[in-house]
Formats: sequence, structure tokens, C-alpha cells
Amino acid sequence: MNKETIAKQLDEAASSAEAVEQISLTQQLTEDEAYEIQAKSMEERYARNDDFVGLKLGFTSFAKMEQMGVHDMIWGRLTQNMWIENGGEVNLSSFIHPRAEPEIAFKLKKDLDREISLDEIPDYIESCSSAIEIIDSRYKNFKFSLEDVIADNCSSTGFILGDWKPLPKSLNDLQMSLSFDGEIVESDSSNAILDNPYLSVCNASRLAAKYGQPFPKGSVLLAGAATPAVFIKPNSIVSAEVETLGGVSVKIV
Ligand code: OOG
Ligand code: MG
Repeated sequence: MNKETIAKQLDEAASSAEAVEQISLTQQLTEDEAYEIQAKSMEERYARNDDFVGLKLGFTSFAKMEQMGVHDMIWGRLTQNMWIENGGEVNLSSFIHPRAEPEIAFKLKKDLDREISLDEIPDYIESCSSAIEIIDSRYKNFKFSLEDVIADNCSSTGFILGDWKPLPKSLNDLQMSLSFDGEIVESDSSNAILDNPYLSVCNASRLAAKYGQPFPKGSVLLAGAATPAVFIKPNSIVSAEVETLGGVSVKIV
């Protein structure tokens, strides 16, 4: 299959909530080819009046890498239609086999078009918040290679942001948890994210510049999950809490 066909197939799998076979079962892709497919599949979404609103990193914690058997950082694009209001509702029937993750989000106060260092973060990042990411692999059994998941826009499906907070001096040693109906199902320290969640900003700036992805003022960045992802159940409330940043929740119907 050519890249165009794979991009369309993955886009169709996402819109119809019907899983497809992993590409890597029949065809070898390089990482760069997988990012080209991701870019092409995003064109399909943008053509349906969806808009780019930010980036996400994946596999920034050891717990996530171990869970999925994939050991490299990846990045994907977030769109307006993936953005779910804090306290809002999502319908499980629009997904294949969704999972939730506790995350930290950032908001850009300036266009970011080159790799920045930790010292520069206060110049480029306006605020941060607690977040939930909902991921939903378009591949059967939620199984993929690194190239498969990159082509599938890193399983990006939905995200919910808590209230924006001023940047603290440090985002280390904060307890992060994911709860279903008020019961904690996963928790870890924020250090699980690259030993320092601020390093997600540096890495996202590097990757966006490397792949020529504009990362403009106002964009959101999801830093990557601190814990393994957990399958979502119908008729439940999913919430995440990041110590000092507060909570965020979504109702699954
Ligand atoms: C890929 C997305 C990983 C994260 O936060 O690590 C991710 C997947 O596990 O399906 O979003
Ligand atoms: Mg994530």
C-alpha cells in the first residue's frame, strides 16, 4: 500500500471506530515514512474542518514504554475536535478500545520554531494544567510497532484540560493520579515523565522543528503519561489529579 492509502485507511478507522490490521504485519516502514503518513492522515481531518491545536508526546515515561513494548519517544498532533471540555461528556461508541492517562499540559505564549533549553521555558510557556488524555489505537488489540503507532498519530483521540495555572519553579515530585468513579486506578510521581516534565517542552520544540511542524502561540502540549494507560468503562467518571495543579474530569457515557 502506498502512504496515501495507509493514511486514508487509518483516518477511516478513526472516523468509523473500526480497528484495522497493523501495517507492520505486511509492510516495513521507516520512522520518517510513518511521520509522513501521520501528516497525510491529518490532512484528511483538516479537510473536514478540524484544526491543529497542539502537540502531544508519547512514551516519555518508562511505565508507558513497558506497557506498550515500545521504547522511543514519539509525537503526534492534537486537533480541535479532540478537545473535550473539563467536566464534559464523551460517548464511548465513537471509540474502538479507549484508554485514559494522567498527564500535564502546557500552553505556548510565543511561536516555537526551534529547540529551546530548560532556561528558556518561562519565555515560551504561559501556563500549565493537569490533563487527561484519551488514547484509542486504530489497530486491532491495541497492538503496534513504533512505526505503526506513529502513522496512527500516536493513538491521539481526546484530551481534557484542567484550569491553567502559572508555571511553578519545578514540576518535580508532584503526585499524579488517575481515578475511575473516585477510586485511584494508577498513580506515580511527575518525575516519571522524563525525570522532569519540563523536558517535554524542550523535546517537543526539538521534534516540531525537526519535522517542520509549526507550533504557534496558544498551542497546547501534552507532556506524556506518567503511568500506564487504563481502559475506560461506560457510565463512569474518569478524573486525574496533579498535586498543586488540581483536578480534571470527564464523564463517559
Ligand atoms: C501511544 C500513545 C502514548 C503517552 O502519553 O505515552 C501516549 C499509545 O500508547 O497508544 O499518549
Ligand atoms: Mg498520552
